[in-house]
Amino acid sequence: PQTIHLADYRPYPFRLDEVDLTFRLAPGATRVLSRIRFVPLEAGADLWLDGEGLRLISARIDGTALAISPDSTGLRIPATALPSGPFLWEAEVEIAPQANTALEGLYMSGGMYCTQCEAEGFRKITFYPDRPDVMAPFRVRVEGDMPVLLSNGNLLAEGPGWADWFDPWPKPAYLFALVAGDLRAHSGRFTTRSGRDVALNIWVRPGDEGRCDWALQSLIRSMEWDEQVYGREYDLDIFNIVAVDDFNMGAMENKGLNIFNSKLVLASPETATDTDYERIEAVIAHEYFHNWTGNRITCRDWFQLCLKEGLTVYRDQQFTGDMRSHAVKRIEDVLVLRARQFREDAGPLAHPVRPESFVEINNFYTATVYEKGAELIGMLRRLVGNEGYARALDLYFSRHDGQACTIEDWLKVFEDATGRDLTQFKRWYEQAGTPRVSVREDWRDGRFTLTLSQHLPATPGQPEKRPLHIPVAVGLLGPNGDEVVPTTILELTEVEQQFVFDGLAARPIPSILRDFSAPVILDHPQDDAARAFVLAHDTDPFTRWEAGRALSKQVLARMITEGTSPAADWLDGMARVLRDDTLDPAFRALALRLPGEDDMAQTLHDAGLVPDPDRIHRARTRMAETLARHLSADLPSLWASLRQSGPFSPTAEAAGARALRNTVLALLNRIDDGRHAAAAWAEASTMTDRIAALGCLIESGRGTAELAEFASQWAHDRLVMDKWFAVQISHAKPDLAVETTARLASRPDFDWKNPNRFRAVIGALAANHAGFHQGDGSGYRLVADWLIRLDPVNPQTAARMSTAFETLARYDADRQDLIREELARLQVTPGLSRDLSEMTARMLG
Ligand code: HT7
Ligand code: ZN
Repeated sequence: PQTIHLADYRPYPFRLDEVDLTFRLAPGATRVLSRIRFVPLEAGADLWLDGEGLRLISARIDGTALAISPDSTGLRIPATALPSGPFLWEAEVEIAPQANTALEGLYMSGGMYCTQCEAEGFRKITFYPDRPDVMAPFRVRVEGDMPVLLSNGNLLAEGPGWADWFDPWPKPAYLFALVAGDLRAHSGRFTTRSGRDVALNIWVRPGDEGRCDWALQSLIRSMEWDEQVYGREYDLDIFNIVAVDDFNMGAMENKGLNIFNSKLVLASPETATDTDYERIEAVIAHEYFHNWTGNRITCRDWFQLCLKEGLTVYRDQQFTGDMRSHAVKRIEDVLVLRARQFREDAGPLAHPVRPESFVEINNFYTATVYEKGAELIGMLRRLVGNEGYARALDLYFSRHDGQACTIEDWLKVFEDATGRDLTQFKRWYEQAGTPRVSVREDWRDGRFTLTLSQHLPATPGQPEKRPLHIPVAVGLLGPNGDEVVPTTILELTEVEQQFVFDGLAARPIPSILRDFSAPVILDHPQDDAARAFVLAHDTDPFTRWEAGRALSKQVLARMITEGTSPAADWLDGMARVLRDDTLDPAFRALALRLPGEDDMAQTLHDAGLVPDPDRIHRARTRMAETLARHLSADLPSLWASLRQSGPFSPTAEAAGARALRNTVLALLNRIDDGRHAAAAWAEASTMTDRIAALGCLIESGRGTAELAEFASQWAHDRLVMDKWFAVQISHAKPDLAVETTARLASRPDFDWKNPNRFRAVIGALAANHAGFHQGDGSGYRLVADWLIRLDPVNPQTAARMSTAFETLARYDADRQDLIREELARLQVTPGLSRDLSEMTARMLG
């Protein structure tokens, strides 16, 4: 397969004035007619159109039929066969949406037609320059025997069996969308601040209309927020969102017609957890925010993906912080960043935020591009300040509206708006890997010196690294807990640098990397007492939580490696958090959460040790049990006091209280043989509480009757049943996880072609650390077997799931051999997709 390089970028030699498409829908044989005016921009250029899996019926240029045969990737018309000036291209192709299981291009899900064109799906619909820098207005006629026929832009006219849509905003083909089906709308309206009246519709299958209001209200809040915070208004008369059951990712920002995985739209207290509610709100916002950061200003090429994704993730994180709690959101985001992006950065799949080459672009929709990409925006903001950031963003929108841009364009607006030189900062986009920042403290003659040094480890293809420009937010606490130096941004640009603080009466305790000001691993040797001090006194909620976290990790690491008991200081610190009802319950829930097993495996590996998954699991279980026993006098009454009465509320406060209550329940469950979990199950009225109780019951070796009750109540509901599958695997004991997965995967309702169900089962096994890493390799084998089965049907989801193996280098030689064997088995599978073969090749090194 061909490797595509950033350095080979060349502009497309034609401009497209308007694209006119007609779809005659039929499941087995849809006809797509295209009429496109091309204007040459360069003399002597051939016309190249991408196209895959299309049956060409006819092609004409300026009315003259062409005899051309496309190859498997598209068609080329030599310059000599083209008119010298503008010309009209007309083509008719046939495609079979019903046979499209890859869920890319035009496909069918539950009897409806829908599309997914990012990144390169439009070429499966018609011949076209399928690249993001080719932008044009689209006029679309949809003809089909379906009550609802949707496409991008504004509705021009419709009648029985047809609808005409026009999107005036020039867009790349990856933002094209079409939906047709028997759908029902949950509708609302929004008036923009300049007075545009916008019709809002959430389209779902009949019967699901009652579960759309949270999504609609989230959309309205997003539209208001983008006007207030970024000054960005919506620009069409209609905004449609459609929920689809079969979907490879979360959602897609097609212009005026967002398409969503139904699990990120449908919510009711009985069917969705608080996590689902928060996620729906965030993803609705994310896709809506793309209207400006992605659609109006798009990417020049796919190497620039972080231009839209990093910025839009940053914007949705800000939005959730504003809607809920900044402190809690920041902690949640850092947990995700470490669990997914640091893990990626530490292994064979590490790549820069802006990669320089790829084989299959779908493999680069990664935590690095998204989450680390968002961190880079946050760092830029810290470096230039809030006002500088606002000026830079205003300039970005005014300078680049309607364009397809690069990271160079993005950084230039910051330079022009603020006068800062970002040459060194740009390395963050170019160099892979998580930097380690080490801290040394020195106190002498009333002078406190912090020596910071940075090290960026080698990553695949990048043996040597240059120092980064790292904003390190620091505050100093006095011995009585007062803040003696407020948050200050130290700019670390050298390999090692000293920062001096004068005029202090006593040696301070530093609080470093406040608000997690840079995506680095902090190496700050602090004793347990200093960490406990920061946990008790810091004014920054992130560093406060982090101090507790570091303490927990230190204690757990000792338990794993030395078999010690949890330290008394740690137990007391946790007790203080549990009892401190001045703290936000959601924060307390996060602070009481023990470090995850995968996180500990990476931590031990980073410390030069070889993690043993069983040992980690046993030590963590022991830690939870000891903590539960230590807190046993408080837990039952706290659990009872957090019981909620009255109607369900999805607010952050109510969800925070439920989170703390279920954290307390999980602790009680360690010592009461499932007694409280049984009571929790009996009284649960929300899915949050029901699934929490079920998980506890399974962990205490019970739950058979409850699982059966759950299944009979929800057998008709795919999304709820996904939870039923996943909970059994996530909470299975390590030696039962593979067997449980195999049993569930043999059920007739394990519809493995549905990505949500596949992730709920096979993904859940991969996420059960000690279960997946069983020493006999059975976890690896089962996952690889399923990847081999899924790959020909849906290569994108198979490739994404193969990242289960990316951590191979952490483990002992036997496990490494077993993983390599499975990767090698995947690699030699006949007909393996480009997606999965790129992933296996990278992981095998
Ligand atoms: N921009 C989208 C990314 C995407 C995608 C979404 C659904 C299915 C396949 C996809 N490939 C790429 C989603 C987003 O980041 O907003
Ligand atoms: Zn996005």
